[in-house]
Amino acid sequence: MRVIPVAGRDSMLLNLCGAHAPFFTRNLVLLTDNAGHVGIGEVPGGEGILKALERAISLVVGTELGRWQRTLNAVRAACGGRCGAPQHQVTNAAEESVLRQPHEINLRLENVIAAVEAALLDLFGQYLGVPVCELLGNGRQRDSVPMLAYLFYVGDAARTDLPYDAGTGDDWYGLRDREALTPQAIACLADAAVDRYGFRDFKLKGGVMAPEQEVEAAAAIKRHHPNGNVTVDPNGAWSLAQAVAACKGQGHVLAYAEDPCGPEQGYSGREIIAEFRRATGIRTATNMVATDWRQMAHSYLLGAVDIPLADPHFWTMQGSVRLAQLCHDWGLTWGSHSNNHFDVSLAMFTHCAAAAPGDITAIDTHWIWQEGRARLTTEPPRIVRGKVAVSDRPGLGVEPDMAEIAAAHALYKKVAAGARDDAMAMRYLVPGWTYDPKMPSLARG
Ligand code: GKR
Ligand code: MG
Repeated sequence: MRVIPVAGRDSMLLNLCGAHAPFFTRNLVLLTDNAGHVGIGEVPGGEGILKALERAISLVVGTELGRWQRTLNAVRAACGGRCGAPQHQVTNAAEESVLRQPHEINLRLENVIAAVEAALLDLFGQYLGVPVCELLGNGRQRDSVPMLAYLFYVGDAARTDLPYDAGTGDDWYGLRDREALTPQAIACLADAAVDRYGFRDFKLKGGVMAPEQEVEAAAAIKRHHPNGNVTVDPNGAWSLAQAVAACKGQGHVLAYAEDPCGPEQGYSGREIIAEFRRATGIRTATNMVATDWRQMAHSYLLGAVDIPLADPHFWTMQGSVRLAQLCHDWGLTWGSHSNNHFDVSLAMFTHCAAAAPGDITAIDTHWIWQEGRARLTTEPPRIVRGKVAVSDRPGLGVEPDMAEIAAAHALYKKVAAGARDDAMAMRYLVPGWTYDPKMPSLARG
């Protein structure tokens, strides 16, 4: 078992927490079995997850593939039952440090399980000669998986001395590195993403401008793509009053609203989102308030969330599909959250979505911001007509490209310290800028 931290390049994407720095990190797990097959998994970066994965090595090496669940149970037990535990129960200092970042609420010890689980499933699928989706839930449910165009406001990287790529040309590869702050610029990004990937679903990352401006940008996307589904996600930045004012009567623009508001005045995020849903009649999605089984139960009882975004990186692959089955039986819609990721994660999302029964929502992916400038597999899954075809190849269906992985690891060694420090990059645009979970990052005052 090898644990390899890697880094990739990013655009200056704005969000509630500031601006993405030029680099992001991920952790890879590679498992080699005694037939020589290699299984791979990818999860968020960071020291805490890296160290926890390194500690898991002795629990994985030498185990039998057929008893993969037992191996995962051993890793889970070694986390001392702390996988998914509230922060105050996490005792290891390195792990605490990753959990402290305010915008990274989905970093947790399930990431450790998910990395090992993905690599074991990849190996087991290769051993049996079947794709991973056949090993999840009730097996493969669809032949292709819809993905959404995950759009961001983009900062002017020329105002920094940071090593962002410079965008040239007016296609997606050029526009993704150039400033986009207006509804018109966001609609052009949507057009370019459609030209390259054929999307029918769109998500705008909000928490940057005032709520009405962000809904106006969503409306601009909708005008350009009248048959598309559009959503906006301010990561809970809006108050209930602001969210209702911005979204009420906008059902013709917004297919649903993702984390439009969050906890306030002594009420939980789930309670407030339930009130938003009743007040506006707009469906809601979340990766912030229904992120584990206990939160999911409260969320369901309150009628807060229609679309839980069950990202396998923090639900685990089996957990994500289990939630998809529950959504199908309970009349909810399954989807998945994403964060910066490489192509191994794209394969992981695809297999979970392939095993999700019934109607699902187009799933989030940050891959369009990396596609064409980095890859860790020889032939990354491709987004065509807004979908990724489910591979028939055994396992995850991707082959690690060891030369590319080595290059991404070398980049990690150079840049890991400053990677994904959103406040640092934002201070180039707004000197002295600090994070406030209830204030848009750019349009303040
Ligand atoms: O990449 O800036 C970002 C997103 O804001 C990410 O950090 C979120 O975790 O995509 C995520 C979301 O849907 O909230
Ligand atoms: Mg979200």
